[in-house]
Amino acid sequence: MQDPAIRLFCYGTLQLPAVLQAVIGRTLDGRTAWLPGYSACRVRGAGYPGLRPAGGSVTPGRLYEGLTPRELAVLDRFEGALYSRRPVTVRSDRGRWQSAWCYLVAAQGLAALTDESWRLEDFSRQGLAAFMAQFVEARRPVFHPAAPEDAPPDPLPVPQPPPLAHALARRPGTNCTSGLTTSGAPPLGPAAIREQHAACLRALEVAGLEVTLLPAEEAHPDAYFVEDTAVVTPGLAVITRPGAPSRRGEEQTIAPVLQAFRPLARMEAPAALDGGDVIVAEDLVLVGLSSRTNRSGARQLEEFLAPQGYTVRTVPVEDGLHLKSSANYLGGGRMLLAAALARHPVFAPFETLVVPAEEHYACNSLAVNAHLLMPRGYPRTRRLLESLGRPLVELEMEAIRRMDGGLTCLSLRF
Ligand code: CIR
Repeated sequence: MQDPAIRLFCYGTLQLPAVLQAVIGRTLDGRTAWLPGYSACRVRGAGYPGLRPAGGSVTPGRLYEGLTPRELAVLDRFEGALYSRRPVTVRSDRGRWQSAWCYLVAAQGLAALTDESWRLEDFSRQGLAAFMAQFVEARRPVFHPAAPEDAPPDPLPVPQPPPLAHALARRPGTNCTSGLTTSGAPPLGPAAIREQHAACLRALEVAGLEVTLLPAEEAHPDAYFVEDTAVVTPGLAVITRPGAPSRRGEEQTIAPVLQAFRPLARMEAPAALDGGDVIVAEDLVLVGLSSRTNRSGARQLEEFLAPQGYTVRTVPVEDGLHLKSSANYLGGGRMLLAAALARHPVFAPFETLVVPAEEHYACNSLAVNAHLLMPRGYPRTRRLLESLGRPLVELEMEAIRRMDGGLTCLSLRF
């Protein structure tokens, strides 16, 4: 049985029909495709490559469609322990962004990579014969064990979203208490904001992200709320046009940083959109229409993201500053949200965890890979999140809450 949804992006030896034939017993047509954010480097002591994360680099390869679950299981065994099959988003020669499986090198394995770039042409000329003998023919019993029926086919035909690897954040400036706020409570002072901000970044590191901390931007007191300046997907960074006039310009200093990680797209007037109004839940993008985000912003975001396979839908924001003040995606089809939003039809496909009204601020909790980060002091929401059995980190947010900020707004995660 072939499943057209099972796609595999190969950047190394499996691009060659001879290798594919020897491993899975047939060749596939495939098409040329490119994976952004990685470069192919030779594995130490071997002729084949692995991928090293490298913002700004793009790795060419072949995108195969229609593999069977059994073939995927054979390929998993063939690739061995250095590689782990992960979902990625690649751009094919038809110009479409498509999700596919790819054998990435796990973080612990990156030390096995040399700095030498790997090229298919060189390998075909110099390394193929030895590779076929040493790594294919000699290892046949590994990937075609005597009783393959005993090994059930991989049960994961649907790619999961790629794990998050990076976070971008900006140091709060000396004037960080002069930003916009509707909270009514007096600011707690720059030192408290910096301390809480630093603790949030440490939690992102604990959750496995590499954090890039940008210098303070004194001209914009709200600039440490970096989430509002961009929407980043596996294939693209959309630079927003923030909704508050005093915040326009913050996006200018984020764009060059994101350019190292993703191709850029930029919103233009009359669009207004804050990243805090955008929830990306698998291939569904929810855009809050708020005091900061208008219909033109939602439309421009859709123009950028629809070609990558995303469906964009809007939700009115009636309570709180942004959509993410009231709803956040936790992964696995689960949405944490306020009761008022739970009735909106766009949330119907999700398993909802409804935050009690008196704990509304805790709607702004954040899923980062396996971890959940939440503000301290919301015991009922804490119990809801604990029930998911994931590592949970509570963070003191009061100084940031008084500036209308939450956990999500302090970083861009991708
Ligand atoms: C503002 O009003 O723009 C900032 N004081 C707070 C922005 C918070 N951003 C977010 O939640 N995404």
